[in-house]
Amino acid sequence: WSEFQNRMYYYGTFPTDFLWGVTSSAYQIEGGWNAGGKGPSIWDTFTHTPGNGIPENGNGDVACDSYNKVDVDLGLIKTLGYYRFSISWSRVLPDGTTAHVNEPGLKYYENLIDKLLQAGIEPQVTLYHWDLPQGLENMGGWQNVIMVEYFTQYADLMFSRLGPKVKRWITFNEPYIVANLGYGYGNFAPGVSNDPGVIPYVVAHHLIKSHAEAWHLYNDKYRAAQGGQISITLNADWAEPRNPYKQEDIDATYRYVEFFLGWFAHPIYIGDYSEIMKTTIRERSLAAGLPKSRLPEFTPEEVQRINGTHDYFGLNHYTTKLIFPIDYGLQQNYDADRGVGAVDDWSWLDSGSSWLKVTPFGIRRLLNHIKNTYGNPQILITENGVSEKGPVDLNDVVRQHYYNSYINEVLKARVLDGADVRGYTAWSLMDNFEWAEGYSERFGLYFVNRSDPKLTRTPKVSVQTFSTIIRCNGFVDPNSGNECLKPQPEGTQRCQSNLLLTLTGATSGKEGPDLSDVNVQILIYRHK
Ligand code: GBH
Repeated sequence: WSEFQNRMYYYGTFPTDFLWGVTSSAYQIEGGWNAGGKGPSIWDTFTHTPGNGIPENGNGDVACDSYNKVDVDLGLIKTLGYYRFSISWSRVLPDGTTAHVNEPGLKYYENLIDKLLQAGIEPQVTLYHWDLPQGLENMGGWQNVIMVEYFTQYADLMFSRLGPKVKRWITFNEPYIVANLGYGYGNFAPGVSNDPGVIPYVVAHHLIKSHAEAWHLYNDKYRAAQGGQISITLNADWAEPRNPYKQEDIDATYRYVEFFLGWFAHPIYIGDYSEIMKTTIRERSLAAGLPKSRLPEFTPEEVQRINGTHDYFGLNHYTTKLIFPIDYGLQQNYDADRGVGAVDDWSWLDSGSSWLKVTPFGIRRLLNHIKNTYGNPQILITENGVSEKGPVDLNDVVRQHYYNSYINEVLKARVLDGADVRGYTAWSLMDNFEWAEGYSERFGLYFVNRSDPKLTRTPKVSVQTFSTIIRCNGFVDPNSGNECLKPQPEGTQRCQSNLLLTLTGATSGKEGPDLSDVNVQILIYRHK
């Protein structure tokens, strides 16, 4: 570690109650696709349909077999903070409706949560990470407004059964991907692509309503007793004008960001769709001879009901694009409405995914954009990470660099810019089913050996990188000799817990410091 390398980083620490964690999602790791009474999801159907183009016909039938490896996985998470995972809806409700609750499926999550808590790991639960029960897709899936009711009933069951032990909920992971890739381009399940000018907007509309209803349900019925937090996780690339001196490129960049993050963030954090989406889609619809806009409208009551349904801003972020305008003529679809092209800079480092370049500066700018646009919300980064492809090298230099440089930019956003970032979650705990890319792109901190029937997990070097950042709670000068820089002995774990001590001081009657509502944070090193 040279002086020169030292100077590449900003040294400083996050607030002491900063949350660190790792994440996964049900379909990508669980396997057990038809085990213990689970019903099929749209991803089961999609991966079992020939011709979907997934490398080596990959699917989530077995995935990382986490359905059977709870104890193994627990061992991996120990030095990595809290654990964000998602519930497979059709594991607990096989046809998606509460007509039949699959108790063994619920038991799996209850057991996982109990064991996490016993190990001092906070569970963070996503209700929907893309695996809609096939039974509900048969009714039109997210195209059908009735999903709002089904989703709310499912959420109600999860809050009542798991809520006493889960303090952080996420309704939807990346509604943008569901709407656009699932129901627009069709390269993700359920593979709908027959009306890309209309359906993605309808789907997004229903996802936003479903989120809002689940938030209200929690707020009205569970918050007082359970005291947790609930929000939505939105994904966004950062974007810069391809030519920063060109007004057209600047305008196109604004459209890109508003059509991406703003599509969902504007209704939830500001109220209603943004003016630019409403105007552009209406004008382009009318120009093509349609009687009205393809973008559905919220009634004023709906605008009210949706606005403010958040306890924090959940953010998934990976990369940055350079943007310029493209005129799509009268084509009627999301891309044509947005009217932009995106390129990468040749100097940006590659990853194992064509869409993902290593661009650490972007996360700081995006966090500032969120701070300035959406009223300085608390931000929880719920995913950030990088992939590799091809031969396995446990010394994953790209990932080590990625985490160091991205988290360092998050630190600057927090400390220097005052963005209210409260936590950071690494995608992903281990190599897993990367959707349409199958197992060819690996995002894991742990390598999963797929040619070994035991699916052995082995730490990549970045496990050290990330756990060191967690132990130091940021970046400390390597020359300082700080203890946190030293790898901890096997079996050592930093636990975080918050204790609320309410000391009324009313008994003694003497004058003294006011100790009411003292918030004490205890850092414990646990030795097994
Ligand atoms: C997240 O999506 C997901 O939440 C997670 O499940 C996933 O494993 C992780 O990121 C890594 O991808 O090749 O042009 O069709 C991030 C959004 C969705 C961005 C898929 C890239 C493919 C683009 N990603 N998308 S393309």
